[in-house]
Amino acid sequence: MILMMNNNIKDIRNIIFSGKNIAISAHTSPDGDAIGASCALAMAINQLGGKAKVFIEEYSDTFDVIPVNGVIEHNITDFKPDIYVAVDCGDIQRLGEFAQVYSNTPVRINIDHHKSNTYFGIYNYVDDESSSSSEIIYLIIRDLFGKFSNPDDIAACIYSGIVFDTGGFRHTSTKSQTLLFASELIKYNFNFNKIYNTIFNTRKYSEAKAMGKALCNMKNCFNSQIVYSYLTENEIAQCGTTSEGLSEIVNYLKGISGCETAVFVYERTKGVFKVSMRSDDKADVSIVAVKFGGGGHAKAAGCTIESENIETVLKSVICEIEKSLA
Ligand SMILES: [Mn+2]
Repeated sequence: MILMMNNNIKDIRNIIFSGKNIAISAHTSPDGDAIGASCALAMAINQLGGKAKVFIEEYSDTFDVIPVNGVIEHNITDFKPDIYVAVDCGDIQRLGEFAQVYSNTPVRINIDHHKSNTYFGIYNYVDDESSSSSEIIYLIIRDLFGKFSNPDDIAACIYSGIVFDTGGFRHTSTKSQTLLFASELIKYNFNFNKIYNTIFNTRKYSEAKAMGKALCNMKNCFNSQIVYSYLTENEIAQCGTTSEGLSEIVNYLKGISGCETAVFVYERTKGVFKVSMRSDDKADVSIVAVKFGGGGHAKAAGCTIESENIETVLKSVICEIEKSLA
């Protein structure tokens, strides 16, 4: 039986800092929180005489702004950890290729803030009220900052993770403690302005081109409550971007005032269309997505539809959205 119970945070700290070889991994497709939390912990251990390495997948160059100080490696075959810390992973599968070594390590720790966490470690600390795993890592190493030889990079990593997961302190996960910690962290010497702007205010030229094209194609209907747009395979190729470079378009459409539901459709390959939807409280777009074999959440959902042309796809999706808005 798995006890869904947290260990004492001080006990977890004592175990981690007593290890010889400590491996740290975060979830596959690492994001700002995964990178910041795991690297901050590794640097903290290394600066107090331990030996820690972070094993994570390659990540988007947006996150190169996070000063990870060479603690990251991608291949674990030559490292035999006696302690393995999973960070920001809801379950063991989220460790991807590192799950096997994690399972074979005698002391397994799980630090996370996902509600769905399965308490897969021998020692667990999960707080779904926490803004980020980085905030939890700060809680663990906060008292040690006076002992670090280079606290600036550690502070920068934690700050990056908190900023990323809170959407720049905009999400409701931002608590009083989150801002208190952020205010402590910016006392250290790092460029928090650059971190913020690189993570939230930077895009590739090709992505901006695609956004521009999508805004040219934009239309609204249903008393302006539905805002939609699309890009064909040809248009995407002309902009020189990939599907990842299109991910912000639907959010931008949703931000248009009066928009209840936003839809963005793009042609992945000839006759195959990816539909993304965003909604406020009025329409549950997960219900619409499920009708077309997709899924998601009430406010963010998607599906893939095969069809002759993009007009037919838009027409059938919008028809379903109108039913839920009516
Ligand atoms: Mn996170």
